Amino acid sequence: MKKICVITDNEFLYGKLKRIIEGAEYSGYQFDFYYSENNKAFQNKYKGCESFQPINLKAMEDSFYRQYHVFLSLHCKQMFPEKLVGCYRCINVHPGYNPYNRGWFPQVFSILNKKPAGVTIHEMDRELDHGPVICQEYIEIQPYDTSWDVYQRIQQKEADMLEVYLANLLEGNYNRSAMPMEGNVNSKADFEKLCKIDLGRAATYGEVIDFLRATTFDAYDNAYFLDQDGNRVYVSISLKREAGSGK
Ligand code: 0FX
Repeated sequence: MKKICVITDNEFLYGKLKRIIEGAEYSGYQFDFYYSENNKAFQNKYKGCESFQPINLKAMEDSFYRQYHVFLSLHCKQMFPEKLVGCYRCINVHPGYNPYNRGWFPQVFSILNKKPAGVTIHEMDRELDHGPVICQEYIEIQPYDTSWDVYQRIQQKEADMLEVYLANLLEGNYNRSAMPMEGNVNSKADFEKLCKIDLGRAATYGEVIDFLRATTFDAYDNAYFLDQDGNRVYVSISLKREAGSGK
């Protein structure tokens, strides 16, 4: 029985992977599921759950790593330590089109800087969302898409790709291509900085609409300005394309 270590902080992909591995072709594998130790939402939801446990990858001994055939990161919110990525095969499913907008919330930055969005499955090295690409798919961003809209399509694409590629990913049956260039990386701090609106800044309507759709995501309050009392006033946008127009 080959053991697979899955680390995920994403509910949708966790559920999806569990359904995929019910298939007969995965009967020869044992999947161990972990989430990041500092993931508060998962801690509350999965406390005491034996089949889904918290983990701090950095704190694990080599004897833990050694038991696994491959490591799979499905939006794992901790960096894989060098002692892990340097010695064992680790695969990342990333919600962006590497090497563009690696790091935090790729589609937010793709709406702004017009670099490609999509999904990349790659072998991991010691840098963030970096390493030889196994497969990737592009997602088109329409002028009426918000971050939420694009993210829904990205997640669905990730699920579809897992379904198609999982068996080959586990066995290493794939070609890898080096990233054509280093691309760019965005951090959580970049996103937080982006969200604060400078009311005095001049911009075109196009830039303002792009900014608002990049920061509009149904479940979150993102872009804001400060009122006279220093309270945040959150701003989002609603876009509606006329019905029956073209494609
Ligand atoms: O799991 P994930 O979709 O992905 C993030 C990074 O973007 C990704 O590059 C990294 N590999 C992974 C480990 O972590 O993140 P999330 O579930 O926190 O957020 C999903 C989307 O929700 C995000 O793309 C934009 C939106 N969002 C999220 C937060 C927390 C917001 O618009 N505002 C927020 O404050």
